[in-house]
Amino acid sequence: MSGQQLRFMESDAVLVVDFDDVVLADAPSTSKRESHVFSPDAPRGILHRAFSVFLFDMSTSELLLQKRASTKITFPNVWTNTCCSHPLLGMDPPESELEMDVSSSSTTTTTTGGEGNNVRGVRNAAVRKLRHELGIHPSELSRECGARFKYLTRVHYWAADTVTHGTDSPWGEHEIDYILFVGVPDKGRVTLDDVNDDEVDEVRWVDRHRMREMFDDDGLLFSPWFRIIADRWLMGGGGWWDDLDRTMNTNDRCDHDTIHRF
Ligand code: DMA
Ligand code: MN
Repeated sequence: MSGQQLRFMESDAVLVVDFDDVVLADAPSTSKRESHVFSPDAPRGILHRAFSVFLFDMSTSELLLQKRASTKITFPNVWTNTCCSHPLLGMDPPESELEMDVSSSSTTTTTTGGEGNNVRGVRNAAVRKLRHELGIHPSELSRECGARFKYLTRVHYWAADTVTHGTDSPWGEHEIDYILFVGVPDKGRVTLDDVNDDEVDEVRWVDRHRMREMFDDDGLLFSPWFRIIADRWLMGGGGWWDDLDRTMNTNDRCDHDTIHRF
């Protein structure tokens, strides 16, 4: 693990939420370390808010994967979706990653081409981390450059990091994870020549066929949250990747009413 990753364990103020994803009024945040340690007192750590970005090349329907760096403290060396992290308190402005503008009904927001629910805080955090981890400049994710964001739904899951730390792992995840699809017109529009090697070991654009081959390869490891989302919505039913244009251009798949629990 690296010094920078250890510092983030203390400095990142993740948002503590209840089972309904409401930020706790009396204790809205805690350190990344405290929330991610699985101990006898807190066997599933502390439930917090997270996001998972899936970045697609809309011309080829390819998805950008990353292999987490060996220096990551939680879940190193595993393949996963484009970028994952947490909205934080104390950014600039301090509550910018808390902002929400969501409608409680997914059906009334079904308009072709609409943006759907705008989870601004999560989106701000996603733009921050896509730059930090992958070196993608925010301008490359702007509407002017043809990029689109689509918040789909929330997943509540917990997982001990047994992949790399064994069954006595002190680390794990317990999150309500916002799934965010991002589409760019073609992959040439995102620059990946400044990937942060303290975060990411490797990046790879894959189509669904290549993704299936990777899942079938016993030699590769995957993050638990990526497996959950892939099994439920990407590779299995749901058609989110199969019919990417519909996923990105309608609100048919957007659902802020349900927190899917695994
Ligand atoms: C945490 O990701 C979020 C999810 C959905 C697992 P992470 O460990 O990559 O966070 P960070 O990049 O902030 O260390
Ligand atoms: Mn987490």
